[in-house]
Amino acid sequence: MHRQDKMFTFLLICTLTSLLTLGHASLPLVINTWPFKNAAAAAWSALQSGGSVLDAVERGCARCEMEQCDGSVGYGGSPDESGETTLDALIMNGDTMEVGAVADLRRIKNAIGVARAVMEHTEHTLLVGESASVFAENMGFIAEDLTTNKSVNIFSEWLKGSCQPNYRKNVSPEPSKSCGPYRPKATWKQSKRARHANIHAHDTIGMIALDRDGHAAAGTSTNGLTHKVPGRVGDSPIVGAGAYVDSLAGGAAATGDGDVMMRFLPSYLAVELMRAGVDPSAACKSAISRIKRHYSEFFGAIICANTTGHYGAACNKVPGLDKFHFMVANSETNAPVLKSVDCF
Ligand code: SD4
Repeated sequence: MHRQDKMFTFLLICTLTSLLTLGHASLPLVINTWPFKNAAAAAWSALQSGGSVLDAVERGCARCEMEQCDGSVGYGGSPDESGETTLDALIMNGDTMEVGAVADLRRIKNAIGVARAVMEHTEHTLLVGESASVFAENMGFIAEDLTTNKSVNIFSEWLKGSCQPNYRKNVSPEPSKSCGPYRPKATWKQSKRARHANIHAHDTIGMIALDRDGHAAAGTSTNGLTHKVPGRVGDSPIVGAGAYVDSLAGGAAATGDGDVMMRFLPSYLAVELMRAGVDPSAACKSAISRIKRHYSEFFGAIICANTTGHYGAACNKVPGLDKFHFMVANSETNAPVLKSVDCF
């Protein structure tokens, strides 16, 4: 084969490969983590009825909060060590780079709504804990108990089982056998406790929305991790970790073991790679690879979309996570479609 023919064949293969691995580019676009179809539908219909990308992200995530998607979004899921459900959420405007977020929010169901209120009615970025709840009440959100029969049952079973699993280490009494109160161990050696990834308790909604006019937004909502230490905040409300978006580059949103993932700002990394011209699938993969280098066993996935409407996803292959499912709606599908990617 002539050199030119070889080059042509090579470029053809590259293009075909990227067509196969990338989603078809089409705007507007809504993409979200996990098979949360109703959330994607709510976001898509917000866009179709003239809503902004922020409206789409807010309505999509709020739908999951109402439906308690997989028990890991909204009220009544992931009771902490004291049995309480607390919520983390974030929303980001990719045009202005404004962010609103809440963490460890108590007694308010609509965490993404409160996050948007932080963005639109304060100069701040992140409000936490009791004070975030007071802010929410002042902004007209209803305070109610987030406990359900299900969360009470999860909590009482956990107590019955000597508080196993839990997230303590280097404390006494021995955390793998007993409940607290815990004190630091006088002498401790670096112990690596296996992280008890319950894949069914790890399903945060992360969403990106882009419209035809170049506006982009992203958001997240979750109730975090079951049996977390009270006060624990995950990656979801942390900008650059749980989600990041810039209308000039693209957006990304992550899901999984937030304690580990937030150390690498994977959403920020993926967006910066897309800004440099890397395609969304490869950007997502790089963000996962960066974490893998240090935590080969971490549980997590990320979705990415660039400004042209190309999208991709990547996940770390661990027992229980071979494939990662996510939802896509764009002008080609005109409805939410379930997609998946093989983990690596
Ligand atoms: C967290 N990343 O709080 C969240 C939990 C989650 O799917 O599942 N994400 O760590």
